[in-house]
Amino acid sequence: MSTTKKRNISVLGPTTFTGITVTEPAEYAAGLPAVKVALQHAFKEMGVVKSMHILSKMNQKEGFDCPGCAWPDPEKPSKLGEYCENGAKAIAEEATNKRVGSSFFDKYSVEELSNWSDYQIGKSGRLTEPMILKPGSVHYEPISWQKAYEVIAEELHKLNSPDEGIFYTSGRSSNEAAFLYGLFVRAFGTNNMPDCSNMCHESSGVGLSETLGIGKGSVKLEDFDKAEIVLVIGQNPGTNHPRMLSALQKCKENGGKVISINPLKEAGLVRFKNPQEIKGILSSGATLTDIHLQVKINQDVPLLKLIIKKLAKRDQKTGKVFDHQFIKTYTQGYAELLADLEQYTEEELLSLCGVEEKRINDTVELLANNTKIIICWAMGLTQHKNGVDNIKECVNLLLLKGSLGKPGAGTCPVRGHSNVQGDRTVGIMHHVSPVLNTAIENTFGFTPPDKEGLDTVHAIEAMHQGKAKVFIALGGNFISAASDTEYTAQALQNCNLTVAISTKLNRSHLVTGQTAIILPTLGRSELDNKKGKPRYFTVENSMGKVHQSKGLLKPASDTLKSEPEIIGHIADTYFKGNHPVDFKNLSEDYELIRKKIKLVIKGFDDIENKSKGSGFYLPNNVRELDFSKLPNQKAQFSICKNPQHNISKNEFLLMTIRSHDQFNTTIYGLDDRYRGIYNERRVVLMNKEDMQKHNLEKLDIVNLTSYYDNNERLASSFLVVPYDIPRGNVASYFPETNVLVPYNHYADKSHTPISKSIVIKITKI
Ligand SMILES: Nc1nc2c(c(=O)[nH]1)N[C@H]1C(S)=C(S)[C@@H](COP(=O)(O)OP(=O)(O)OC[C@H]3O[C@@H](n4cnc5c(=O)[nH]c(N)nc54)[C@H](O)[C@@H]3O)O[C@H]1N2
Ligand SMILES: Nc1nc2c(c(=O)[nH]1)N[C@H]1C(S)=C(S)[C@@H](COP(=O)(O)OP(=O)(O)OC[C@H]3O[C@@H](n4cnc5c(=O)[nH]c(N)nc54)[C@H](O)[C@@H]3O)O[C@H]1N2
Ligand SMILES: [Mo]
Repeated sequence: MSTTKKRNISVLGPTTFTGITVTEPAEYAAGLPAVKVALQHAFKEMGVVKSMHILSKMNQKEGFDCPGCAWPDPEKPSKLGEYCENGAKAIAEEATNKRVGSSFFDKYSVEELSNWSDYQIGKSGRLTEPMILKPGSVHYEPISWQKAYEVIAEELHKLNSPDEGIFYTSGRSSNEAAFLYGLFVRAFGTNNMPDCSNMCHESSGVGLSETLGIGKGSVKLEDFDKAEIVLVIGQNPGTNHPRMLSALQKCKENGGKVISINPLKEAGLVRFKNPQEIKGILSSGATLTDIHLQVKINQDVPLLKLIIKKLAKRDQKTGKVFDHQFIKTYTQGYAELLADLEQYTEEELLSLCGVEEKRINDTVELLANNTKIIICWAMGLTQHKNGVDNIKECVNLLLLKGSLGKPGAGTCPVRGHSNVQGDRTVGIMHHVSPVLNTAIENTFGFTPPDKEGLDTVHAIEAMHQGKAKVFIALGGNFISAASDTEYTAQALQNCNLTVAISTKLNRSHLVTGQTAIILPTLGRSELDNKKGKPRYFTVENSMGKVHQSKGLLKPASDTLKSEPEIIGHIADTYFKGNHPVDFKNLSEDYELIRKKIKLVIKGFDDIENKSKGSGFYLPNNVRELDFSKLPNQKAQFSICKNPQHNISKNEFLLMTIRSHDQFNTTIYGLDDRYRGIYNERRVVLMNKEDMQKHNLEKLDIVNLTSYYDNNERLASSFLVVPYDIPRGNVASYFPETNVLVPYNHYADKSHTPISKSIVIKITKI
């Protein structure tokens, strides 16, 4: 029996420092510095001419959709360009002139590359040809497309059951690619389709579905023009959704107010200089946040309860604070909600959330007197044990105020990846949907599996236990994005085969199964020609609008294939052409895929025409105030418990957040400009008084450890940075701190890892 030599891979990469500078946090977001930094990144990666050409086409009606976040495009794009600093960085990263081909892999072994930082790995450039890492080998070598498909098909055939395969999706794939992938995985025979959403907005999906009957938000972009109040909770739009600041600015210009709820006073929420307007660049900018509630990490439920309690008290007197007509007509559970609030005192809620009472009273005053309220949120609410309840408590507030299904009001979960919502709509999910399965069966003539599949955390566990042996990823960087890095590495390394369909090199190409394959694919900025004719695909933005996206750049290499081509060919090779679904034809012909999407997924009729220009909205029952699918055909109030944390005196609650210079695991640069941290990522942001109490000084070097279920996890070498953050709370960047997140601790019901509330100890070294 032959045993293959184990590769000596550094799972975590280097823990060395890069040369920190700390300044005061920025006083405003965007403005000229944003334009300057955007262009610097673009010019460095793409050169001047290509940069100017491509940036002018981003998010325009005939151009391509930004590969960054999922914030929608306005009807009238700005003449100065409809992109933001971080969109420019995203495109620079994809359209870089640097290349990773076979000579690169000849030169560097995977062992050597694994000692590079994620930043260095990502900056290597675009992948240009299919590569294979054979068992025992430490160098990738070229492989033909056909041979690669055959190796994959062979490994899939070897599995004892289709449930030994895991098919991950990140959120950048088009609707067409995702639909075809979902079809293949179901035809293969499993629902093991974990996706990045499991680590992201899954708590929103669950919370919203259970209360309002749809896992998506209800607002449209124009609602921001009409809103009287926008609450931004657990979200950092200045960095992660910069174009949202223009929407907030418009809301303010029309007399609206912005309230932010966040342990940090994020620069983007304080003041904004709109780089898409000359006056924005030249003036001192617009104040965005009217009231900032500096909540303690994961104490949003107590804070919202306190706000609701105070509103209820006022309503008892006047009967005019809540929308009683709305509550009576559309909701269920109002009396129970009010009765439940009785068990809490205002004092205990106030002490739990840690917010100054005057600010809460000001917030209550605003909420009492207005009805057009939008609540926006992101990872600050979803990535906690009670992530689903966080969302439900927000829905409670909106239902009480009747702030749904009318202009200027509603739910706004702000999505992450640019097509994460679309991927779900067209069938990427581990849950079984009988409606979808019936539609697939009627359209394609095969019966999809009806056994629940594995989500991200359970897929990791299955691979770790040897119950799953082939891992295929449509995009993303699983090892760095997932929790518990060392455990997840072991899980991936237990696999016989790991396959990555990717644009750029990342750590997941180095922490692999015995055999690993890289299949390089087109980015969305690139021309996707078939027989000399450019093809387009469709995406869905954060507000449920579907539109076209068409690349225009010369592809990074002639060898690249589009995602649908790769998926279709894997499927065709696996089935040897012997399946009711004509994968071969579908892989070549996106029009044909769209015809099938129309038959299977509701709301896509006439997609070819309607997706032109700014696109079309998918059906949304909340906009219509149709709650017919919910118990008693009513929207549901929920009773949420306060979160429970056992934190001893020498422990802290850690939130793992994004710097201003990264897109998830893609590290654009080493600066977090708005927070005043330059040239370093290994930092931990701490309250000054906590530092004093623990005898820590600025830039002391510390280790971070978490301790769950008798397992100690260590993230070594971080620099202490004093910061305006609540006592007992600390913040640090992901993915460096993912090693601390226990894989088996996640949100109830949604299974989203607890990446924003990890109990840790901090030790000086
Ligand atoms: N440039 C850029 N754009 C991105 C991304 C990126 O990495 N870079 N990522 C994309 C993706 S996939 C996503 S999901 C989104 C992520 O967008 P965000 O959710 O904005 O990203 P995070 O950095 O995780 O920020 C979470 C915010 O929540 C706050 N927070 C943390 N814990 C709590 C809490 O308990 N309560 C409250 N109220 N606030 C809390 C943090 O202080 C921080 O401001 O952005 C998308 N857009
Ligand atoms: N501790 C902690 N962990 C987190 C989070 C957190 O806040 N804290 N956030 C979580 C969230 S919200 C998310 S969404 C996940 C992100 O998880 P992922 O989506 O898995 O990670 P990304 O870093 O976005 O993936 C980047 C890689 O995608 C590939 N790629 C880029 N564009 C394309 C494309 O067009 N096609 C294909 N095929 N590949 C492409 C490139 O190779 C790139 O290296 O991470 C989660 N992990
Ligand atoms: Mo995300």
